[in-house]
Order: sequence, then C-alpha cells, then structure tokens
Amino acid sequence: MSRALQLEFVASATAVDRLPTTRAEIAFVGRSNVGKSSLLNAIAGEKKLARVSNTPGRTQTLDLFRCERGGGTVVDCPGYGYAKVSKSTRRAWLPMLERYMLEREQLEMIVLLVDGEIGPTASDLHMLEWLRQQDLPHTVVATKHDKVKPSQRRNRQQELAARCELPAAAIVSVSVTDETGLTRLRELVREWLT
Ligand SMILES: Nc1nc2c(ncn2[C@@H]2O[C@H](COP(=O)(O)OP(=O)(O)OP(=O)(O)O)[C@@H](O)[C@H]2O)c(=O)[nH]1
Ligand SMILES: [Mg+2]
Repeated sequence: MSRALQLEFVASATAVDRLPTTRAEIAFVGRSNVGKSSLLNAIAGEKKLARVSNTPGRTQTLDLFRCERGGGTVVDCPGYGYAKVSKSTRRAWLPMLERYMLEREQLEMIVLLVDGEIGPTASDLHMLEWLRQQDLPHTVVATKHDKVKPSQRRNRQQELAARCELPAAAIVSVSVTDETGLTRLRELVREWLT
C-alpha cells in the first residue's frame, strides 16, 4: 500500500469567483453517487474528510482540499445527474461546474468518475464528449470495482473503455472497499499536481 495523500480541508464555494487562490488543482467530477467523496477520503486514508452519503446529491459545493505541503489542491465537485435536491439548486450546478472547468486556469486534470459496475450512463458520455469538445485534460476512473464479480471484471473493463472510446489501459479501476487502484491513483494525483 502506498503512502496516503495528506489532504486538508480548505474551503467550500458555491461560485467560481468565490474560490480561493491555489497553485494547481485537480477535480473529481462525475454522476451523483458515483463515489467522488468516498474516493477522495480513500486516497487520503481518512474516513470523514469529505462527506459521503447514500443519498445522491450529498456534495453541493466545490470543496477544496490542500494536498501535502505546496502540493496543490484536490476539488470534490457536486455530482451531476439525479439528485434529491430542489430543482433550482440542481439547475444551478451544471453551469457552475462547467464554468469552473472552463475558467479555472490552474485546473490541471479533471478526473471523471464512472461507475465500474453499471458503466457509463448517457450523462457520463455527454460529459466526456463535452470535455473532448472543450479540449480539457481529463482521465476516466472506474469506481466500485469490488461490486463486479471477479470473473466479469476483464469484460466489464473492456466494455466500459469501448463505450468511452478509450483504450482499456487508459482507465484506472478503483475500489475504496478493497483498495484496488488507490496506489496508482495517488501516484497520478502527485504527478498531476507537481
Ligand atoms: N461498494 C462500494 N461502494 C462505494 C465505493 N465508493 C463509494 N461507494 C458508495 O457509494 C455511495 C456514494 O458515495 P459518495 O462518495 O457519497 O458519492 P459522490 O459521488 O460523492 O456523490 P454526490 O456527493 O452525491 O455527488 C456511498 O454509499 C458509498 O459508500 C466503492 O468503491 N465500493
Ligand atoms: Mg460527494
């Protein structure tokens, strides 16, 4: 097991122009309930740094976490897709998230999380297409690897990659439950933030 990333909460913001100044950022983006906050906690080796919930729509703000000394910032984003929040809040999110991704100059990498058990949804593929159109740096991470039967993992990974139009080797599979892929993801986060 690799050394956990030391993450420390800095601030939450509901608008891009209220974000504090940072040097370099990476953002965890994905459907509501895909496991963004859980993964952030897992790479930090902590349980309660970012709030996790069974109710989709848990994270409603851009939450910034400082990574090690001078190491940059990891941002936990609100999920897109369904959410048990008011329609007006939900309507406000996607433009806010899109603006953040388009305007944040220090954003080095968008980590797009896709559910490794159910595969990319229409909204995931839409987001991926948008990231490509906007020419934004992104990496696809498949979550909840533990929920796929071992005998089906290879196939499922290949299917997911094909639907994303990516080589299978370009996708990092992770699980916070059995810690699959966490070492690799921590290495990548350190690289992206260097
Ligand atoms: N089995 C399994 N469950 C997971 C894993 N990662 C997350 N979960 C569960 O998925 C649910 C949603 O996790 P969150 O981390 O809150 O998801 P999120 O993407 O931050 O959701 P929002 O904040 O609503 O956008 C929780 O019940 C987690 O326990 C995983 O690797 N394996
Ligand atoms: Mg969350």
